[in-house]
Amino acid sequence: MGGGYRRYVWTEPEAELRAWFRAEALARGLAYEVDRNGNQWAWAGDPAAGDAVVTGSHLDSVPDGGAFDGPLGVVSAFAALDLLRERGLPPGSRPLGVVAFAEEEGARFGVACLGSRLSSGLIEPARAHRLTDADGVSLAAAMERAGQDPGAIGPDPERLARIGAFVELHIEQGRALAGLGRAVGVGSVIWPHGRWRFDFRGEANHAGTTRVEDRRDPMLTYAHTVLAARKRARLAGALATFGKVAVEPGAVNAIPSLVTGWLDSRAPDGGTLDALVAGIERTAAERGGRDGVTVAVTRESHTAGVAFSAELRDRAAHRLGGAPALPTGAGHDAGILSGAVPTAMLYVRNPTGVSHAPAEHADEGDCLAGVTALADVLEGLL
Ligand code: HGY
Ligand code: MN
Ligand code: MN
Repeated sequence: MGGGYRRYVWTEPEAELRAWFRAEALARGLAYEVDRNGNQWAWAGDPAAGDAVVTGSHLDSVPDGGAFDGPLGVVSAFAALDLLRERGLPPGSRPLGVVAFAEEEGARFGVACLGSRLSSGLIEPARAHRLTDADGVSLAAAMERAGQDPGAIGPDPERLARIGAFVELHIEQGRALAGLGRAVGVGSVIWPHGRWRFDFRGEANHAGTTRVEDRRDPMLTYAHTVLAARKRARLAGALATFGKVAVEPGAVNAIPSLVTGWLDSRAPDGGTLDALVAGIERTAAERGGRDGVTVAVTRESHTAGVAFSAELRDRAAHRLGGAPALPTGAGHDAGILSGAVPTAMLYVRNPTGVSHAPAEHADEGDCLAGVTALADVLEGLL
């Protein structure tokens, strides 16, 4: 393929990363555990004492994803812990945890931030059990094969109640910091966003004998919808992307029976997002009516807008000498947790802004600045 990584949850590549996380934890004498939803935790101090300070991110990736989205936050968490230990953790410090959340990208089972969403009670375990990957393997079967009990998945309020603050460091997925000449920024908000599956159903037929006027071709309706989505998003000052499509039967010489397209849409506020998606749905239905194609839309994942803890945000920005506060359209586990736990995010400069692609990159100096910034922010919380 075009390079990049395929670190999908409950697969061999991810198992290697899980083993790496466990080894890093044990090498530091941290208490290691995997929770009921497959999220990995490493503790300095006893989390049962409560009011813990936790940092971390995720290790999974999108298909052909970059090296930094997720792993930078987990590696920086361990490195920041090391730095704090070198400085001398203040006696009586709050428990300090490092976490790697499972299936943040939703690349295998289609729901973003599945591990943190399950722990936060934001998705029904029964629905999660039924999620399947492109090969029809269910989440439950994948977990069982990886030695994780799927019967245990579900809300984890006791664990979340022990967390007093969560700080996630992440490569910036944009280039605002590059424009500001800053290595590190803090998160202000995450745009509301979601994923919708569009099923365009037509009539399979022969590509070489079916007159155009006799066709009910779902590919036509799909193509029109993609173009309309782009135009509507531009006019709304929002984002709409059809990045994944599946065609049945997928024969070069057959008119498809079914085209399934997945829409990712994001907007500065919930009203704009709702109106944008509703408009795209209307366009699809209208065009489908002309093409003799039915259109069914299913919302598969949705995250309401997030405003990070203003107190944490300002403390972090101040601690970092006035780091800029940045909005983002990218979802994160910190966004999911923000409903239950005070959360903050730190971003590390991404010179090109490219992410979810092999070319994603952050300079070593900026990554090290990120570790120092994370240690400084955590130290101020301990
Ligand atoms: O899709 C996102 O916004 C995130 O990278 N999971
Ligand atoms: Mn991502
Ligand atoms: Mn990420």
